[in-house]
Amino acid sequence: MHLFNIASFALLGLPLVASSPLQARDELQSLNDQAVAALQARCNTTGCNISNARVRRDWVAFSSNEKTDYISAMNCFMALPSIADTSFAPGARTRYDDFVAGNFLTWHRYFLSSFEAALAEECGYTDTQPYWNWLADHDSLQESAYFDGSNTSFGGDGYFVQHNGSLVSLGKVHIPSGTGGGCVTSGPFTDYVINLGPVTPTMDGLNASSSALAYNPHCMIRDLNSYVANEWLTLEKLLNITVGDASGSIALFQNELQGRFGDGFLGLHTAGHNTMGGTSGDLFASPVDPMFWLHHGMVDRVYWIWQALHLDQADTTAGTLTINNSPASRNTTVDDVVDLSVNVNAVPRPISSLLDTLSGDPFCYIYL
Ligand SMILES: *[C@@H]1O[C@H](CO)[C@@H](O)[C@H](O)[C@H]1NC(C)=O
Ligand SMILES: *[C@@H]1O[C@H](CO)[C@@H](O)[C@H](O)[C@H]1NC(C)=O
Ligand SMILES: *[C@@H]1O[C@H](CO)[C@@H](O)[C@H](O)[C@H]1NC(C)=O
Ligand SMILES: *[C@@H]1O[C@H](CO)[C@@H](O)[C@H](O)[C@H]1NC(C)=O
Ligand SMILES: *[C@@H]1O[C@H](CO)[C@@H](O)[C@H](O)[C@H]1NC(C)=O
Ligand SMILES: *[C@@H]1O[C@H](CO)[C@@H](O)[C@H](O)[C@H]1NC(C)=O
Ligand SMILES: *[C@@H]1O[C@H](CO)[C@@H](O)[C@H](O)[C@H]1NC(C)=O
Ligand SMILES: [Cu+2]
Repeated sequence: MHLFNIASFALLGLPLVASSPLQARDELQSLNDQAVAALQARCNTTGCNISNARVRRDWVAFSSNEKTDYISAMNCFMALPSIADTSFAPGARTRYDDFVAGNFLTWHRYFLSSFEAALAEECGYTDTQPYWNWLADHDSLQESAYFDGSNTSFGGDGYFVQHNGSLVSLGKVHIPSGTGGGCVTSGPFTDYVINLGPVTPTMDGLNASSSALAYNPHCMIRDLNSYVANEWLTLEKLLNITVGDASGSIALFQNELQGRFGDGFLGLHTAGHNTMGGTSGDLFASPVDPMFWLHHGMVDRVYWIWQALHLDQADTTAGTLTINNSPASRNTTVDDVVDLSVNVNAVPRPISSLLDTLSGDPFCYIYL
């Protein structure tokens, strides 16, 4: 049995880990505009610059044809045999575990770009990686362009399964059940069989697989959750990390974005996973849901905005080499190497080369 490529991505050392909606979107767009303006001054007539950089956009801004191109490439990629299955030794995981915490931001930046490149190289996708706007559709997730179940969405909600919600943030936060809980039954990924995981499921009723690498075919589960979106995916929290109290250093920004788990504070990153719930609520196995890439597109967009608005700190890092610094480890440095391993056509690179999306090597992109 071949593992799907997307499942190989999935287990590649994942981290363990009051305004109107329209106004919220405008304020976020204004931050994005400020980020672009801050980067205007940087010119390079022979290489990457803000005028020739590739532009990543909201899924909502894609035309139907563009959406179909992305979804077709995703389906193509899911059908490719894994290039990693023979070397998928259980022990290999720990090698990555050392990286994902401290390098959360640059690790995911590189992971996402490698995925974008793989869709291009292996499935002929020519456009850029879309993102999910967290501030949109809180009370109508099921009707949104991302989750409306049409063939240009990432599938609808799961069918309804009675359950008692999810325990997240080290068990400190209880999230009431959403509107789904079962398999996704509409949209382009209904026949999609997930071979690996669950690894660390948070939803009541979901059981972890016997081991992270065991063959355990199951469907993709969603439990769309407006409560989490309204409570945690807010403009207030987004402003806090980009221009507010938590924007003053990379350490504050990163913690507040990821979540202060000991404080029972989800953070926008964790909240996004739990707004989708089910398979996506399982941080280790979440890349098997195609929305993972749009969610992390938004994580990277917010990081890019923070960097552009804090250019004097854009090349700093925070955190240690281990999740929640457990076991205790040294601080990350920009010389530490991000290694995405054999699964991805990506060479190991120092963090220092992954900080600037306009360096030209390897990145040349912005967000709009
Ligand atoms: C960006 O690069 C293009 C060539 O690709 C060049 O024509 C343009 O002047 C450059 N702009 C800036 C602001 O450096
Ligand atoms: C301009 O781009 C070229 C090609 O990517 C690169 O070698 C050079 O370092 C860049 N210059 C600046 C000032 O960033
Ligand atoms: C999606 O549905 C529309 C209308 O039914 C159809 O024209 C289009 O070809 C479908 N796209 C895909 C990718 O199936
Ligand atoms: C939910 O919790 C209630 C009370 O603790 C319990 O009676 C019920 O069986 C639980 N339901 C599920 C699906 O676990
Ligand atoms: C999880 O395990 C419990 C206890 O063995 C079982 O009753 C339940 O059906 C399992 N849930 C799923 C989704 O397989
Ligand atoms: C903003 O971030 C700071 C620093 O982490 C935190 O103490 C505060 O509670 C946050 N404010 C909001 C509204 O989330
Ligand atoms: C590690 O980082 C923390 C927080 O940024 C800082 O307080 C501490 O001094 C650093 N430790 C070392 C050994 O540099
Ligand atoms: Cu994530």
